[in-house]
Amino acid sequence: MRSPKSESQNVPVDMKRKMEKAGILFRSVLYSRLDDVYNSYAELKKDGVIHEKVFNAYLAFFDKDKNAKCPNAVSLFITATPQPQLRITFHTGDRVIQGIIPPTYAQFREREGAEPILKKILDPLGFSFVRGYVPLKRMAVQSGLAEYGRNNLTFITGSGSFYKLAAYFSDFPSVEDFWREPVLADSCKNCSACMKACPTGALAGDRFAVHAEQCLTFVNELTTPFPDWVRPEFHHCLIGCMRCQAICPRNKPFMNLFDDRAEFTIQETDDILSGTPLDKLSEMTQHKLEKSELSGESYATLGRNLKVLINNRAHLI
Ligand code: B12
Ligand code: SF4
Ligand code: SF4
Repeated sequence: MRSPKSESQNVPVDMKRKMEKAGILFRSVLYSRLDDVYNSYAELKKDGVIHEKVFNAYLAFFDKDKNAKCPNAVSLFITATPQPQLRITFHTGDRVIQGIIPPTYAQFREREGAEPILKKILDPLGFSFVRGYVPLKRMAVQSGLAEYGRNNLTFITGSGSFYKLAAYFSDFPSVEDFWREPVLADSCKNCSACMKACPTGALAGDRFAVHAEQCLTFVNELTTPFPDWVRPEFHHCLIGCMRCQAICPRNKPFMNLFDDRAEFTIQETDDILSGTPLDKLSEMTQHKLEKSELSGESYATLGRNLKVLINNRAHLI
């Protein structure tokens, strides 16, 4: 039995309070706010700001047809869950490499994320929610949860840019629905450190939006060979890139927080470097990869990316 609308009105505030207690920032807006965001994307695509290759690889899959996932959706919840860098240790014959995986690659742990909280609140009221794939940064900024940085990432107080965003569609009828135009953080107004630190020129300064097709992350997340303009010394992570976050003064308090996930022996490292298929690795190696968030799609690029780090002599201890 669903609770009447009048009883639902305090629920978004209660959700926010419970999420914040768990360290998660939370906003609730009308589902129809998504139209505003998709319209801005359509314009950027028309103007060529969104590159076709990037659109086809990531943006073409955004949830646009609400009937497909949550036909009665009227609300959209946005969450920001803090996440540190992951650190994975690899032993080779003569050295030890500490490979970094930037924040947001880790999946949510079942018990830690926002979902158990939403379930506990919405189930007894007779409402449901489902995870949605939507443009998260713009939703987070316009709902007041975060602000854009010049590096094109979003920032929140207390975590810098080290957090994972997520969105949920729901039939729950009551939301706070704060909404504003996209804003640039005050801290960026007299700073351009991230632009200078970007190794590839993806933050070129000719426009606000990153040239995503030139971003190192775009290049090393794909299995296709590195283009010639990508110099090996650009790479410094097992996947992705930390340069425009590591240099940012707002991230300074979080730079030395690491989640050490696993340590691979010489034999295990050799197996990875030689491109052994995932299912042919020992059970222990597969388990360690899973713990390191590297057993999914990221395994396809791991051997190649790790080889570059070893050749670069990056993160040696
Ligand atoms: C596609 C994608 C990528 C692509 C393309 C990046 C891009 N900016 O388009 C690639 C592979 C390159 C990439 C790289 C990275 N990504 Co990424 N990516 C995504 C994804 C799936 C969609 C992003 C998107 O919508 N892009 C389209 C562009 C047009 O949107 P936008 O950047 O918000 O652009 C808006 C602004 O430019 C604004 N705007 C335009 N003009 C102006 C002017 C002013 C003054 C202002 C304020 C705003 C403004 O309007 C634009 C459109 O709305 C999201 C997850 C999701 N579901 O949203 C993660 C996501 C954005 N990525 C994330 C991360 C962490 C990264 C990396 C740091 C990865 C890494 N560590 O290696 C890099 C950072 C690159 C960078 N500097 O931006 C996080 C960001 C978390 C955060 N704190 O903000 C997200 C949200 C994933 C997550 N679940 O948390 N990513
Ligand atoms: S490095 Fe400076 S300009 Fe770039 S996001 Fe951080 S504060 Fe903003
Ligand atoms: S993630 Fe790296 S390559 Fe991409 S914009 Fe930031 S510094 Fe440049």
